[in-house]
Amino acid sequence: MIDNIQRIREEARIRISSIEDLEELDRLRVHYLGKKGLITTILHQLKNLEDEKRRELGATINKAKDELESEISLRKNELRKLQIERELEKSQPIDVTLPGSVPLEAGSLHPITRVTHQMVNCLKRIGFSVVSGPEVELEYYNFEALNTPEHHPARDLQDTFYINKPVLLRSHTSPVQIRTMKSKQPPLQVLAVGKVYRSDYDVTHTPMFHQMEGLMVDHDISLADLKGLLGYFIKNIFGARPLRFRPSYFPFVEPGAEVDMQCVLCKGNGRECRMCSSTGWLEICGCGMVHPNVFKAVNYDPDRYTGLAFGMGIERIAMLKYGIEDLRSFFENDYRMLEQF
Ligand code: 2NM
Repeated sequence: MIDNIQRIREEARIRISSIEDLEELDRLRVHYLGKKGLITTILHQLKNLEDEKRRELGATINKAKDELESEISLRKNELRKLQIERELEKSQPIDVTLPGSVPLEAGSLHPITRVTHQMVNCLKRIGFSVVSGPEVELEYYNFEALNTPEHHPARDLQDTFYINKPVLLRSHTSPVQIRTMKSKQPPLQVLAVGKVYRSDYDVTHTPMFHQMEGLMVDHDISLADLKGLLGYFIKNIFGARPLRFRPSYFPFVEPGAEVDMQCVLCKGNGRECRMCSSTGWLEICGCGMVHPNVFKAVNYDPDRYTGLAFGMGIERIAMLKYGIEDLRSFFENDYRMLEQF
């Protein structure tokens, strides 16, 4: 019986190595190792033998079976590889440098980016240039230098994202103006544009939004310059509309004001208007004359220089311009919304 097994083993080894076809190899596997295969049949016959003989032969046959299995699977891998190589030889080589057959869809600018460009370009035409600074700021640049005292509500943990006091996420772009004034002497005409962060979330507030702030410092800049400049700006963005300057408080300016524009939807009559909450007016921006304490913080002489400053939320301008009702839709990245721009 041992001789018989050795013979089967030898014969199988030779046949496996000379086979050139995967299907043929599988037929060979069934011939030896299938349910009614030669090896399987011999294994079944063992149960008629006595214990000792069975153990001895069983070990030999099982070893032969394992070896055959691994020889077959090795050959199978070799043949698969050969098959792939033959197919590759038959086919045309691929030119990976050819242009694709499906045209690429052109993307479009995010509405916030579009409005930002428009606002910045409008002000570049009258001499402003864009400055930038870090989004992770120090309390000093974000509050202290801006005449914002320790106990001002804006400094509260509830309103500002602190990383680790005194490090925080800037809550407005004004710290960029402070950094600019500290490194440059007047005359100065700059725009600080970018992301700002506040701990707020509802229909009209998101924890991150965009701001644009302007600053102009020189000898005898006046409130008249501020009014003229914002009139020009709003005319450029929304078209000619009546404006009003309403006194308001910002720690870093004196006097300070908010600028309202007559409502574009109800034309100022205010009857049941959802856009202006029936007031007839839309808040556009905050502004004022730079506070002497701010100039002192950046080593400008408040007796020699005056400055105008204004700031606005870019999302709000974009909502009014395009009639977008929910601020959150800017950040949901829904193509049905974005494709319209
Ligand atoms: C606003 C409103 C009023 C402002 C002031 C300054 C600085 F740095 F010059 F003091 N930058 N921006 C300012 C003034 C910003 O945003 C609503």
